[in-house]
Amino acid sequence: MTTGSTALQDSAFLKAARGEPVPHTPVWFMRQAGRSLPEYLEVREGVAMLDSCMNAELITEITLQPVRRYGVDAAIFFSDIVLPLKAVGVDLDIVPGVGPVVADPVRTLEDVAAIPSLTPEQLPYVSQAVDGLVGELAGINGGTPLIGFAGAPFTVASYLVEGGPSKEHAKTKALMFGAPDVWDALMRKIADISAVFLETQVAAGASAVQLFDSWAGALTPDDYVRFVQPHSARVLARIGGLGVPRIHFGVGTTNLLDLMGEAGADVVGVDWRTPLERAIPVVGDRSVQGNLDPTLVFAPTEVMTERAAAIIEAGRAARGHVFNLGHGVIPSTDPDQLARLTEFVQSYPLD
Ligand code: 1CP
Repeated sequence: MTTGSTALQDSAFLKAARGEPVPHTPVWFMRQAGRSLPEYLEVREGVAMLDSCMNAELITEITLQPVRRYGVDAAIFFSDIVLPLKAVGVDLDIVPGVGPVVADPVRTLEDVAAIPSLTPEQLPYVSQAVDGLVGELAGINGGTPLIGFAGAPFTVASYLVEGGPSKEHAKTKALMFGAPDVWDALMRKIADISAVFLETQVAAGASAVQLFDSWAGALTPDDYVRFVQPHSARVLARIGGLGVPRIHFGVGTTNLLDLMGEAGADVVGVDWRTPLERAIPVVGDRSVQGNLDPTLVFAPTEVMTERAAAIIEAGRAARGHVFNLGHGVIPSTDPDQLARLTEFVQSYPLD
């Protein structure tokens, strides 16, 4: 089963994700909405981050902003990986300049049991925004696909266990190594919540999904396989039946790319540290997404485009290639430079 109109299914983004020939290398940027855009700062003025994620009108406007400005090949739904936790009643906030902060960090089986399951009915603003966005995006550049997303269980668990952003994920890994029963229960609970969040977006018309396991690079391959991969695989398997491509991305995952693919991805997101030449043979019969160093947009335009050209050339050896940065857009990025990058990638000749 596939969803969406023929024009949408024929878009460069969905073709590359499926491994079909493309007229140009499709491009979008992780965190293309958000603080790098003056129009984003304007509509967010006086509105808390999570409030904006629970308001269909704001979600719609913010999701469309980078599409209007750059003409990127895909939109990404404006939300956050912790929004579904908020929706089920976990006491958390996204603190400006910090990130997600959880009031009562999860440490015990009782803590896990206290987290309710998620139902699509708890996300009315998500379904409503996706539905409206799909209608609007159909008329932009001949049909622009919408990417839905969720946080993968490990990355979401890190916020729940640490209580906030963390570099080492020490408490999270201590729980994983020291209390495998609590860990397993927590990962199952989050996997279910992330799957429902994704299913809700796809049911309302999202054409692809990205599972963000941003912090999976903190794990060895063995620990990833034992403690994390089965849970991410369960999320991806549930989406597999819906007929939309699944992108799986993490940072610092050079040693995990094969395993993240095997978890059930159609497209493996590659961060900027791993050359595509090394990533492509490892991911097998899957497409790749990436992977310009996000700081290269601060370099002179010719330096940035020279590096982008090398990535496009390397991507030709893959089953399919979606151009992106190797992680999110840095807030101080000059939007004009991203506009030049978009134009460069879309007009780069592939013949
Ligand atoms: O007030 C603000 O503007 C806060 C900044 C912000 C924004 C714009 C946060 C707080 N989240 C978001 C939106 C967001 N989050 C999107 C929007 C769509 C787009 O890509 O354009 C997406 C996809 C996310 C996903 C997300 N949130 C991830 C995974 C992606 C990644 O960057 O690795 C993670 C790890 C988060 C947690 C989070 N939310 C916000 C911050 C500052 C953080 C990171 C904190 C940390 O360092 O741990």
